[in-house]
Amino acid sequence: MAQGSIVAGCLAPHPPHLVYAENPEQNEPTSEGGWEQLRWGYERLRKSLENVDYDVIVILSPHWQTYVGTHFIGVEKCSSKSVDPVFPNLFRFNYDLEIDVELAKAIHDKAQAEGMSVKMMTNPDFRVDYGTLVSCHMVRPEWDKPIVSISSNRSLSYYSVEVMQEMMLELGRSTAKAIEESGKKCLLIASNSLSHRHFVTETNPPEDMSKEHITSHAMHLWDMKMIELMRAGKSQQIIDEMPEFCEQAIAETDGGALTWLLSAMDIPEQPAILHGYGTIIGTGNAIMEWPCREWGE
Ligand code: 2X7
Ligand code: FE2
Repeated sequence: MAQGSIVAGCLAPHPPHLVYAENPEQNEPTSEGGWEQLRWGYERLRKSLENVDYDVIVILSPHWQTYVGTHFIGVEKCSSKSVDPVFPNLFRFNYDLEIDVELAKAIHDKAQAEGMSVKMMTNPDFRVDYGTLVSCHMVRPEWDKPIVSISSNRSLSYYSVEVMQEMMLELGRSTAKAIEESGKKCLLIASNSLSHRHFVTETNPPEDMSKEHITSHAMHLWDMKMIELMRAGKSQQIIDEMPEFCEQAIAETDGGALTWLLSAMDIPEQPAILHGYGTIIGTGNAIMEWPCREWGE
């Protein structure tokens, strides 16, 4: 069997506003559009992946929060309605998706062998979190690939960013090893915003773009710095500066997704492609792609 591989790593943010603005048939609320800069960014990412052959999407979302270890969905079919608890006016999304339980279990087993606390989630009524659904929908709206869904272990809440990073670095290595042995071609997604300071009131209508901007200059500077580091292939520096970034920009990287992704790609020195940047209710969001398939051995 040929070795499995990561065809691309993506930073793919998940504010429900993006799905709301797209008006797909699965979502109940309808809109007049909005957040086009980001939606055009997703369009560019989809174009870049158009002719890339892959078997499965592996995604880590900060909105499936687990406090004892990292969990993996272990149910083959998930079908229900997901309602965003903060934005039920924007996101009531009917989904019907397939999980690659075999690959999920392989990653679980590798991580367990390395001493991590992990669990297969086997509740058939489990509701898939909106972070996973939004990022997957924006990257691959056809919903024709199985996914591996990984929870965000909130080690940051119990310990510190440093502990979270150590755990996510190991989870990334275990993910890469399991993928290699699986023989599968995988698209990896870190589902998170960058700076994450929200406005506390919503405009009417929510898609009124005359009111959309970053919450502060400091948040803008942090977002630009992180994007420049990603574009320059300075992944190790991102890991090193993650504690300050999480603390000062209230960054959604605190869920570990970006650290996990960089580690799975072996802390790449190759540049990431910026497909788009924009703000959503004041938070900073970048759509980035690491085209690993082009890097060779
Ligand atoms: O989950 C989110 C987010 N990360 C950023 C902005 C708005 C809503 O939801
Ligand atoms: Fe979020």
